[in-house]
Amino acid sequence: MTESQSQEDPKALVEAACKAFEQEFERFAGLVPDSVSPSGMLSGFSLDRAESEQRALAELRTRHLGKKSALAASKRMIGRVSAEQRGAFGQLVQRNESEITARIAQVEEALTSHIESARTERERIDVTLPGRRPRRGHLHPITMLRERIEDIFVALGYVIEDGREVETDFYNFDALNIPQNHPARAAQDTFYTSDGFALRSQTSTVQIHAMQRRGAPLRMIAPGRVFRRDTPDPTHNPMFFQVEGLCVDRGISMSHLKGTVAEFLRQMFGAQTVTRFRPSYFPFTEPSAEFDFSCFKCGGTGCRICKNSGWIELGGSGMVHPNVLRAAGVDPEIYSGFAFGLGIDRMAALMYGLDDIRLLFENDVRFLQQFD
Ligand code: FA5
Repeated sequence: MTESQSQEDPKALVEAACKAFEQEFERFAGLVPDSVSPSGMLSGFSLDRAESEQRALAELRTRHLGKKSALAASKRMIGRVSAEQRGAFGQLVQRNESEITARIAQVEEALTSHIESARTERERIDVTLPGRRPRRGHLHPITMLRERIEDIFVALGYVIEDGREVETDFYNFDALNIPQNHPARAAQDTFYTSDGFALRSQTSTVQIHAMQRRGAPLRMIAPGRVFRRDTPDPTHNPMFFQVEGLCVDRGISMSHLKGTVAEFLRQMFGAQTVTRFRPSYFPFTEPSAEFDFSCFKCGGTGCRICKNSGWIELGGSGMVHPNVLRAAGVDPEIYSGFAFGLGIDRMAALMYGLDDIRLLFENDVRFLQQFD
């Protein structure tokens, strides 16, 4: 019904508007608690549903009380009805407006309170439930062993050096007395970056950095990661950890080397540990030796760990080659030194009874948590 149609009977316009409201409001009527249903139909509504009802109610309010509503149109007609009918008509319009406003407000209040309690319920925390404790981690077995080695050498007056993992030819080869055509430089033995740097294949590179930076005399160890083109197997990884030792001073001899390594191994494996040196070759030491220690498991009688030999091989060592001292700026006429290097991964495998060093880097928590 338009304004012009109902001009003769403005009351008809108001009645039609009320009827339309009643029809649309019917679906909301049951939401208000009353004596029949004290909690109202709302008690069964989910939060989502109650929120969608709230939006629908807001639209209903706009349709029936907004500027474009029939009620607003009838308000505009008040001034146009005859003077004798104006009072009664005005009152009718107002009564209807108040009635509609009140009924919408009732539903709105019920919805708001239901939504609030539903939200509180959703966010409720049961403070009596036991908390979830974060799982504590621990150091990796390689790190634990590295720290033990560091402690022993720090107590002997050694500093700890941190080297680089990517090196130039000079530090990786030339300064370590490894000439141009040496097989250690071949691509099948070493990893190179695309711009010609080499991933260090031993921690011996740190000898040069340390002497250049600190000069002589010097006592240092350098634990760190090294890389080799070795095919992975139970005793080989292409990435593993070594620890380098270097002592440079006046009058350093092979006996200092033997005494230091023997003391380290006694502290590591017990006072009864015996050390032996076997002649060997490394380009950067002269003379060179590999060192073994008496098996910590059987004490030298022979067992599975030492492959029945009674001895466990641990690393390489020797007197620092004069060329190496010279390359690092130390005068070999004044100073001499010893150096040694050993693999931490294989040492960890021996100590923890691992059959395969690859287990150390599989990041399997079931394996790693045994070392807690
Ligand atoms: C060296 O690397 C020499 N730089 C040691 C040295 C230092 C000699 C100072 C003289 C003076 P060698 O290549 O033997 O030496 O390696 C030392 C240790 O690294 C080995 O005893 C072994 O424990 C470990 N190792 C070698 N290759 C691997 C590998 N692929 N995976 C795990 N550990 C390895």
